[in-house]
Amino acid sequence: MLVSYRRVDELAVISINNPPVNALSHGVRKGVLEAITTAQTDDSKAIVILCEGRTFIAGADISEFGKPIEEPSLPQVNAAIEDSAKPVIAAIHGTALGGGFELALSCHYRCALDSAAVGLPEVNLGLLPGAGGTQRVPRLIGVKAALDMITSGQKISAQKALEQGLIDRVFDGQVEESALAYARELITAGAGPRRISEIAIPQESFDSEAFDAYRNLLRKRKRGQEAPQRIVDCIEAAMEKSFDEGLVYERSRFVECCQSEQSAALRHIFFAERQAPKVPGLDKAVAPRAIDRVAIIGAGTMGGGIAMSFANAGIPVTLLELNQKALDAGQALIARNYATTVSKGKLSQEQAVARQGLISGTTDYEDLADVDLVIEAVFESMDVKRQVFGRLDQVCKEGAILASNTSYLDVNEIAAATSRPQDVVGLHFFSPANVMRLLEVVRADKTAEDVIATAMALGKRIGKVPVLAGVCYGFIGNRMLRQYAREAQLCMIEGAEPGQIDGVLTRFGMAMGPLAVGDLAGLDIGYKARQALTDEQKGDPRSYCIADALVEMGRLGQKTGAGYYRYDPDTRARSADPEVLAVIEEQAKLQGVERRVLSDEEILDRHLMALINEGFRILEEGIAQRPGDIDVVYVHGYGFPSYRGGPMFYASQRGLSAVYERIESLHKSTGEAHWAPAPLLTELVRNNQTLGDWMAKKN
Ligand code: T1G
Repeated sequence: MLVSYRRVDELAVISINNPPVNALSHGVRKGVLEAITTAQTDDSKAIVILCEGRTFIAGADISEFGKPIEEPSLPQVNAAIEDSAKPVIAAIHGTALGGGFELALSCHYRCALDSAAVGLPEVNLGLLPGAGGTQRVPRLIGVKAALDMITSGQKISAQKALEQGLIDRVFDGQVEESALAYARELITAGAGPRRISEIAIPQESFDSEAFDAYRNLLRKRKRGQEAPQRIVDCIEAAMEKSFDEGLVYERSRFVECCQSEQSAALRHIFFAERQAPKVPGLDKAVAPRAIDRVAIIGAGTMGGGIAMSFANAGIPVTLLELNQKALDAGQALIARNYATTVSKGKLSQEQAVARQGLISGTTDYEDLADVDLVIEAVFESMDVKRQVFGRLDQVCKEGAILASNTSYLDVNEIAAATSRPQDVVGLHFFSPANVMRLLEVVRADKTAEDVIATAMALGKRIGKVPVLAGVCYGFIGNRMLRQYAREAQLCMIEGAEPGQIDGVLTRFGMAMGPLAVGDLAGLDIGYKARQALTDEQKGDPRSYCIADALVEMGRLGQKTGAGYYRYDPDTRARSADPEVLAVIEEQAKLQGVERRVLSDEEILDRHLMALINEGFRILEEGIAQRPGDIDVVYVHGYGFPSYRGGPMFYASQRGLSAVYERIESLHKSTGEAHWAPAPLLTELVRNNQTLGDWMAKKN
């Protein structure tokens, strides 16, 4: 039963039971309304609303979005609760989020377990609180605090919420027992209904200028996103209008958000992140292996970041380096990273010390004899990796998982260096590994099922979004990046300058443009990798001649103060450099390229179509399990704007036939083989099918 009603002495208890997170489905809304109505007519003296299972209501049922809203709507339920003639008490445990917290705010009192948290995270779905949150919160905690809470979407601990006045009582122990005791206390004290809607918003100097200043702040912090701006509008309306008028205004803006492409994209990512760790065909009976102790080989930037990811999740780590000097340097880097996090107030000193205490160092492989998982993060050389895996094969216990953090090498070849290929897997982290949430789990030919199950579970345990990838050059993300990066180089030599290319893509929503990314990573990385390749393997010289010329001039990027851009030594602010334009023009001449003006639209299309076309190839080859996995990779690993849903979602929104036409036109105009439309894309367009149709047929 979704909602039950029972009496406990003088109390009415409404209990919601809609696993997994008590989302406010239509059935729940209907049940709560019926229960509140019942309670008005019996001789109960107060009403307690609580939830079964792991959490109080975690919000509206996101899976219902995009469908017609069935009455009663949440605002109707909340109005009935707030209008109740008897005091209504919300008993919160777990996370009361979104519509769940809005329902709690329409109650007259709120109590919570000290382990609970509350929040209005709608902004992360391209939405805004559509059931009174933008009107009630400022009446409780003031305008500025409301703006911060709702535009950030962050959870607030029960203790902090108590201090702010969002909830009235915090207790530990059993939530129902404590809540009923609190309700009886209120009855004894003669406390009646207390309606937030009747509170006048504290008059404070938050005038229209302050609101506009806040909007400008959000234009930077939430660049390109519509919902944060609408939230400001709603909170400004709360100050200017009556409560009822404010509710009407909020609802109208909420409906706009629900219908927006940005919200559809963000809801797609929400579910895609949760779908990605699931591996169809992996027998549910396959239990992950226990991972209690981990070792990392290599204490460089990647190794140190990976070690922090595990320590942050409370898992002890042994960091191995070739010699004490390198080990000390690695541990010093980790210490600096933690110190930075503490200085930003994101971690207490005690927490930093505790986490660092979980990371021990060694230069002796014998110390790895009893670890459950080893992750190799050494230099991207197959020879070096095969040596390391040969050594691990000698020292590690039976059943230990041996993983490589390689970003594009063949994991099958690495596995072949051991006597236990079934225990070898790729775990590709993204730099900085302690921050970036993406984890590509690379399944080699012989990787055992329980190793994959372990990798997926472990990825979630350390707060990553694990995505399964097959073995190919660059797996999912880096394979698509090569096509994208090629277009940046070709657009540059054909006529665009770095600033135009990066400007187009950052205005689209990319976190950084491709050339600025090159300068950040260092142009010498690609240069060195190319030195090991034949001319044929290097591909079209037009796609690297400028980068090579810059490296040979000593322009390696940010680390030398100059690359595609010049960098201010103090602020690291980048600026266009006429010297680079001279290099570009010289290389164009050497390559026989007649430079021309490229439109912003052409530049954007070429970059996006390059990603999408390769994405279709990755799907048809089975390197990725589903389109949403590719979207999760590109949003969480490469700065693709989440409010556009990722490359494959963007392609679906634009329409596959339009995408096909655009790619085919590039194919015709360039004659380049890489612009041949991917067979899967061609087939879907020919059969007038969507990627959803393809997935439905596949499953
Ligand atoms: N609706 C539907 N399904 C949901 C859901 C929701 N709100 N939240 C979670 N799930 C599913 C999820 O897909 C997964 O399913 C399972 O529950 C466990 O989730 C009117 C309009 C609550 C902190 O944004 O933040 O209210 O994969 O893996 O890591 O103003 O889920 O098992 O099949 O994430 O322990 C606002 C979203 C909605 C909260 C738990 N609320 N959820 O985290 O488990 S909009 C939110 C979360 C709204 C009102 C507006 C987290 C969690 P499956 P999980 P978790």
